[in-house]
Amino acid sequence: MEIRGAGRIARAAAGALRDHALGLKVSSLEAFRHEMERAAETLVATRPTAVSLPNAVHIVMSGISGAKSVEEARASVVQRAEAFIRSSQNAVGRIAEFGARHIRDGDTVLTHCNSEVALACIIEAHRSGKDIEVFATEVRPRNQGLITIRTLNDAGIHTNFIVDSAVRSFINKIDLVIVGADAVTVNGAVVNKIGTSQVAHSAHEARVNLLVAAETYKFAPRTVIGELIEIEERPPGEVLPDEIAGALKNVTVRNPAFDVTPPEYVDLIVTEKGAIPPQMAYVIIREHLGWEIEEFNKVFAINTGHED
Ligand code: RUB
Repeated sequence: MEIRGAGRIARAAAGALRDHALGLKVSSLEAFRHEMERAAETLVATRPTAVSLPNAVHIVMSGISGAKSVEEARASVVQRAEAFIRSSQNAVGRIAEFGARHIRDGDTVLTHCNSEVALACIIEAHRSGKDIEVFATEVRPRNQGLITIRTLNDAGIHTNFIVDSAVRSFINKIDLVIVGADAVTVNGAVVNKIGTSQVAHSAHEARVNLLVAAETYKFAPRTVIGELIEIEERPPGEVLPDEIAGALKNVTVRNPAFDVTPPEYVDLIVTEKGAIPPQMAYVIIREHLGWEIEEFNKVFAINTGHED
């Protein structure tokens, strides 16, 4: 939780692989591959929900198998990691531009959690001279909303800070909801911070559009073969101190960190390749993420033990 937000997590993982590759003192290519794979597995296990993490690791590691020497493999990791970090930063800028076009002068925008790319859209709209107001939620239990309101405050945007349960009370004042994503599945469902689906439900009921800002590497290739996104469940002590919960023998505290918003509640997903309806998520996975159908088949064969 020191690095928050799916984009920053992905860039941090790419940077960690690069640094690990640069520091590895091994003589054989086999040892290099083994050490890098171990590092990749450790990184991927840190946060199970943000698909940006395995996607970034996959992109950075994918040159190793074809390398003919340790130096070639090392150079490939460094080059791919740096290219990923650069393209990820560029993607945020592109999405900000595209997303800002959907915010009109005079709009009131609601956002949930702390999404770098959702905030980039809002800040870009403000920067381009539109008069906007924001409602930002608190985001229990880790209070990511505090980071959001500091960022908006520093950008000079008038912001209302509300508790998560106040969303429905204010939804009729909202013109547009903008959130980020930890994962987008092949059917266009959006996995994001817990509470996003309640926000989306309120918006849907009130006929308020919901826009998701998500780089293409947040789309989840393995959902094509029916794999589900694992929802991270965090320690109960984040919700209720252990000394209070411990005294309540009949109470279990649950703390899922993310939830799933169905595609019916999502109006538009803005990626660096352009804005798409959620139903087009498959196209992003197939055409922009570089996962071939053979790779799905390979994964499928491993998962089931069947070769065809
Ligand atoms: C952060 C969160 C963000 C997405 C997108 O959760 O849910 O909305 O990760 O963020 P956490 P970004 O604080 O648990 O990591 O747009 O910055 O990638």
